Amino acid sequence: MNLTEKLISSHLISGNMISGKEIAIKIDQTLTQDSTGTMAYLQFEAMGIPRVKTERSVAYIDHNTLQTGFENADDHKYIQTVANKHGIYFSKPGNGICHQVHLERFGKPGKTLLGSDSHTPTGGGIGMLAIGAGGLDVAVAMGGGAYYLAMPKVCRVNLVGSLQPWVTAKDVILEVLRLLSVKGGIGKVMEYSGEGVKSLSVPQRATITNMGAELGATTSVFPSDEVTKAFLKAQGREEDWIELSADADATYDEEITVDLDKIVPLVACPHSPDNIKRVKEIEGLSVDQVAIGSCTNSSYTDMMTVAALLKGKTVDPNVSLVIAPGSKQVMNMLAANGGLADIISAGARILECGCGPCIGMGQAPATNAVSLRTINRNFEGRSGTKSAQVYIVSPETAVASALSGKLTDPNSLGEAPLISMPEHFLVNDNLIIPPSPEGEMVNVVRGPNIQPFPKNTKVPKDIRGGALIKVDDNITTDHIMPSNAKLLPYRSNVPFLADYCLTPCDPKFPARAKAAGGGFIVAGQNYGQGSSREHAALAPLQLGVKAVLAKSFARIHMANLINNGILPLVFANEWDYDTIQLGDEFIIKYAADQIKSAVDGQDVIVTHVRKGEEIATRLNISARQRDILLAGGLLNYTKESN
Ligand code: MIC
Ligand code: SF4
Repeated sequence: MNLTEKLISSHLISGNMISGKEIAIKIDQTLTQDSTGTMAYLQFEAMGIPRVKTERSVAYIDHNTLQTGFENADDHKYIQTVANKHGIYFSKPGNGICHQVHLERFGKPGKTLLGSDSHTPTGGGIGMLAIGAGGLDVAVAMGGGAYYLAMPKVCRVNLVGSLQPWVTAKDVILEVLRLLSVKGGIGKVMEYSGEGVKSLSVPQRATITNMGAELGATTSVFPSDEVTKAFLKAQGREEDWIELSADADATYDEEITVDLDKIVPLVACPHSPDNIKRVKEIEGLSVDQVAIGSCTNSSYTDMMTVAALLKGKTVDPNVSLVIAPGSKQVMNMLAANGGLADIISAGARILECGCGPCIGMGQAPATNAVSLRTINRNFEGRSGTKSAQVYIVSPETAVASALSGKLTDPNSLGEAPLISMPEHFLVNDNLIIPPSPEGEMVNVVRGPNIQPFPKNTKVPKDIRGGALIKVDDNITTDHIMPSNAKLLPYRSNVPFLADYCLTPCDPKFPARAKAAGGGFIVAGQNYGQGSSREHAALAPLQLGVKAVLAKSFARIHMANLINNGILPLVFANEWDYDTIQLGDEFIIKYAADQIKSAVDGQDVIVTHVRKGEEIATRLNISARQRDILLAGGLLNYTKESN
């Protein structure tokens, strides 16, 4: 077996490991963060289960820590109290980004982790099967329910050679994105192996698995070896280590080879993580802002490299350099060993340990500004400034450019610093609060920002509605439900958020949807790529959206639509997309019967009223998903089945 098959088979609850077929796996650990967590816990509460049934569940506060108004602090209070009541560890604001902290303090090779954040695959860096999902799926897993997914194909990424100086893990994953694109990982697990693996540290591996999300992959995974053992030992957790790798005669569905020796510093240009160029190709581009951090590049070794490169130098007068270390552990160690002083002396601005600029929480660039970031997503407008040009680079390229004021290949800095992994990380978990052993005594505190979330109803006889919007390929969840400093405080207030749904594509969409009493969304390929935010399904539900007609869907978003009872219909013939105009009326006659027979491969017929024609569509769903859709969503389905 390959490593992915080993991890899945040791957790398999139902189904056969045949790619594309639905399987159910047991979940050992869960994580949530504040911007998806409120909804996940409201849903968990609605299930009426007193205490989580996982081995470890952790609630992190990392996305919105600005507290510009009471809303945000209310969310934190709600999550802290609900976690305390139901047996969930609580990582306080300031303790760091969920993926970084989870890797440091909780992740275990061989375990499954389900997280309400698309970058949960970071845990694949230490040999976990770590998957991102919508909040409701995570709530079900916390309650001891299985996680259902289509058995992925396994793509072996054979790493040969070793990295040249100044070339980093970030460049490796940018190279994979160049080769495969943002759709290249859909339906697959990217399994890294080959002689190149041993030369990569755990933080480097985690950078690579983290950005597997940008390939659309179900997850990515590295073996657990001596390097993993040394990392866990340095975290004081050697007992959590087990050895894991693929069998020597393992087979794979696909294979690519990446020659580490040949990779050079790369950059993802606006506005997609797969828009890759060599740094050298566009070197000299004038830079306004540099942001270093985010869950993909905020480890201790990343930050120490940054400190070493900044030592004794000064940031260019026209550049604002902002740095957010990934966790309190990282920040604490930098403070203790002088690295932080080198960073501050050079003129960098230090931010709290959290997501910060990555999700548009502050540090929005100036109009038309060029911003270099070590983040994983450079979707248009995500930085908080629509006209900003965001480029994704490694920390090394980021520092070289912050010093020169221009995009700069780090090779120009001379000899690369050698930063070794510490033998002991500074372990101090005083910002992690264990849950109360007597949960029944704990009161959950709910501020006025915690509003009820919309719930769907059973499928009606006929589904009718107009085309409320028609969008292109690769629409991200940042388009569907934008996140920025203004909107993030309202993640527990779906009625408020709905007024911003799809507004980056068409500002009139929410008003049109409300006036029409709901309808259909028409979309191209890979609809809903990016974040796991369930709000990208809840806000359309609030506006009465009944179905999305698309050429194809991204995995997590499609699951979120189904969980909320919205039909994800795929055009059987892509040219039908071209025949649709805004406002066209559709009818799905005998909807429930059609949904039932879709599981057996029958087309769902959508009548295109203006053209008097029938559009054939497919519902690529399992029998369980059929029942969820018929019930009007997972919560109704769960209630019906109990
Ligand atoms: C992201 O990077 O887009 C986020 C913000 O972390 C999201 C979660 C969210 O929308 O709250 C993700 O990746 O799932
Ligand atoms: Fe936070 Fe950015 Fe990572 Fe999402 S991608 S978890 S916003 S740091």
